[in-house]
Amino acid sequence: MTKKTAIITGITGQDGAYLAQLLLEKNYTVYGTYRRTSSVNFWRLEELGVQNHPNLHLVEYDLTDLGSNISLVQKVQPDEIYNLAAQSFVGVSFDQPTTTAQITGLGAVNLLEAIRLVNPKIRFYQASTSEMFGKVQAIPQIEETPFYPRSPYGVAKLYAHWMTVNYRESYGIFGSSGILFNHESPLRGREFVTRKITDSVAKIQLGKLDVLELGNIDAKRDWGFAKEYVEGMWRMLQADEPDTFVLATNRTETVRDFVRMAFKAANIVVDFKGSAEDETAIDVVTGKTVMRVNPKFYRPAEVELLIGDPAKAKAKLDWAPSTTLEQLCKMMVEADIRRNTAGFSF
Ligand code: NDP
Ligand code: GDR
Repeated sequence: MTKKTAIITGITGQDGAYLAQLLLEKNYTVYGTYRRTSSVNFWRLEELGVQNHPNLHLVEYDLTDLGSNISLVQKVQPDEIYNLAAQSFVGVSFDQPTTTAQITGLGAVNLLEAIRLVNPKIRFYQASTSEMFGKVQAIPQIEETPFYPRSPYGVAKLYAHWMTVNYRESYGIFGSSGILFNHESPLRGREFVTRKITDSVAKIQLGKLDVLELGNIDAKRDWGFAKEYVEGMWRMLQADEPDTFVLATNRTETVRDFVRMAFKAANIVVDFKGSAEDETAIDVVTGKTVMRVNPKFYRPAEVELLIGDPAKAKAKLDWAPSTTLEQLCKMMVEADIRRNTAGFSF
């Protein structure tokens, strides 16, 4: 088989790092894009030990610049493009709706245009999201569930999703859209709730922090392990036809459940007291408050409940998740205890 070449936009992010590792293991040549910033952000690639891989090329690029997209695609002539770059934090999208639309929405069209103009045979993966279901219209959510996004991020992703479908139908481009539910790992950014929790639990256990503050702990999410989800992305681009697939675990838990699980993984048993804005978690041994709700972390509109059914991905891609939420949570807490003990935590 001839060696394949792939572009990964957003290689400095959680999924970009795992996908790079996977494709390099499969003997791809990988071009990963990063933004010029004042300080480098390659810690995830370093942690996976792939930063200096001879088949990995890091290229400076911005998704919002059409010329940058066209010249990248022209220069690399890839077989596959994985569009993972995005302003991906839902909370920030309320404060920066226009920037989010430009990166997360229009950015995908810049790449689709580059493919259409340079080589329509290039296969394209769009990182769509369960946030498109937002105020959910059915339980569990599947590919046909109507969308109802609840944030500027969700709306921008929905635009990119439909443009991927539109380029598929209009120009015959192999554009697949993965509607991925929340997926986490030790490489997750600390602004997202699971990693914020596991990093804070580690700091509390080590005496470096007193209390973890959170927003809506009643929100329910379907959380899986990121490393397994990037395998699903790759499978989507190896299929015979482009399509849309849900990747999820079909299990949902509250943020509160995840808090309890994370403390348990650090050998701290907690009890919850109060309700809504006054809710706290108490360490049952010391009696100390270790978590409290702070309404400053509430969002203007919330996605209350997500749970996805990945049956189509199982049937057509033979993809299924295997890591349980308990295993994932433990893996994240242990990694954060290790990092915080070493005095290093990104
Ligand atoms: P991250 O936030 O960890 O990574 C996002 C990446 O996008 C970073 O590499 C970031 O670069 C890059 N980026 C941001 N803006 C630009 C830009 N203007 N030009 C080029 N690159 C840019 O996200 P994840 O790895 O968690 O997610 C990957 C993709 O999947 C995202 O599109 C996300 O929206 C989507 N998604 C994620 C899910 C999840 O649960 N993780 C679920 C469903 C969808 P920099 O490092 O410079 O900021
Ligand atoms: P989400 O992930 O918005 O689902 O988007 P996040 O972890 O940010 O929030 C999950 C839920 O937890 C609640 N929450 C808090 N969230 C954060 N970040 N910080 C807090 O202190 C806090 N307290 C409670 C939130 O309100 C929410 O209900 C992620 C991103 O990766 C998206 O890019 C991706 O598309 C979706 O998952 C699927």
